[in-house]
Amino acid sequence: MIANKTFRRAIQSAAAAAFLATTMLSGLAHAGPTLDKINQRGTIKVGVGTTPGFFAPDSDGKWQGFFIDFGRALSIAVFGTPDKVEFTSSSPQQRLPALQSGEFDILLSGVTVTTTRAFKLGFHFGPTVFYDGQGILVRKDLGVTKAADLDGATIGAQSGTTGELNVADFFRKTGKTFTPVTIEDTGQFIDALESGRVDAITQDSSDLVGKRTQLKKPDDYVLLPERLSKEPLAPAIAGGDDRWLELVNWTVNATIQAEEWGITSANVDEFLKSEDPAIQRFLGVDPSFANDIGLDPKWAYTIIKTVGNYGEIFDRHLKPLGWDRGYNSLWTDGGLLYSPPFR
Ligand SMILES: N[C@@H](CCC(=O)N[C@@H](CS)C(=O)NCC(=O)O)C(=O)O
Repeated sequence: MIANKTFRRAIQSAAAAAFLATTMLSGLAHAGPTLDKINQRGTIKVGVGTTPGFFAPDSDGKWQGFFIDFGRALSIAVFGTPDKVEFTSSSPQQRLPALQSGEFDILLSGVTVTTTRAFKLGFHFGPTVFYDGQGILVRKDLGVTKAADLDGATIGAQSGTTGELNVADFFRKTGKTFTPVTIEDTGQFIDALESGRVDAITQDSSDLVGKRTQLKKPDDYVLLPERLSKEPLAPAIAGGDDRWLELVNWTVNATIQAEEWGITSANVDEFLKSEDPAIQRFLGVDPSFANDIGLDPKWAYTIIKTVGNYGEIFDRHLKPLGWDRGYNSLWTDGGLLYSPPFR
């Protein structure tokens, strides 16, 4: 009887251990539908915009920019190399449905995190990579110095953007009137300002600063001082693939954490000698940490060595456009960037 009971307990605990091992393994190794597709295809499909500094093809047709570098970092996290990623520009109106239908694996296109996009469209967001706010770009000769001066103006917004909604809120809240002109195509949006079809255009200020450089006479236009909204721009993915979401989360976190530790593309090899156990885990000197989570121990090392830390990415692409770090500084410098611990 006793022997029987012991035997039964042994069987039960063996079964429990096997169950635990399988669920842990599947939690660790099982990719969801997006990651499965990415692995089968051998590339990550990324939807982007067309704003200099953030995403734009260079003279060789190679995509460059702040958001582009996060795409390359993701390619390293998934494939160990920065080039297994395909960037395609898509209008703000088209790209959200395209993400939903699986045409893109991720949007790195200045998508604002909003409640509706989370609940109604079912998107998941990675960490905010750029804290932005909506701006208004006007022709200087209008003599306007603040948004409230635009009472009665004709204002262009891009369809499908938060900007389209926020500008309506702003005028309603301030009791002023305006005539909205909604335009899908980015080229026509810019043309509308240059041709005088609209008095002003409104978009994320990151977009306006970048697009202003493409105007024939940039000095004829001014970005008004107000920010109409909070626009936290984050990687957006479709729901239903937790592992893909975590790869996105921790890839962004890796660039922020590296900056906090002072690890750069130039000095990362010196950090391989660090005695700090957290840095040893992060750089794969202690491979057990990455092995435990099913990642290549060199994933974060390769991201930093190849793409650089967050500050390097920012300085490479956005400093030349005159951007200060502002909110996009590390929390240790009074900004909002804060990576959870790598452990
Ligand atoms: N953040 C806003 C606007 C997104 C957006 O329109 N982003 C800009 C880039 S930051 C863009 O795609 N512009 C059109 C283009 O680049 O072609 C949203 O999520 O609705």
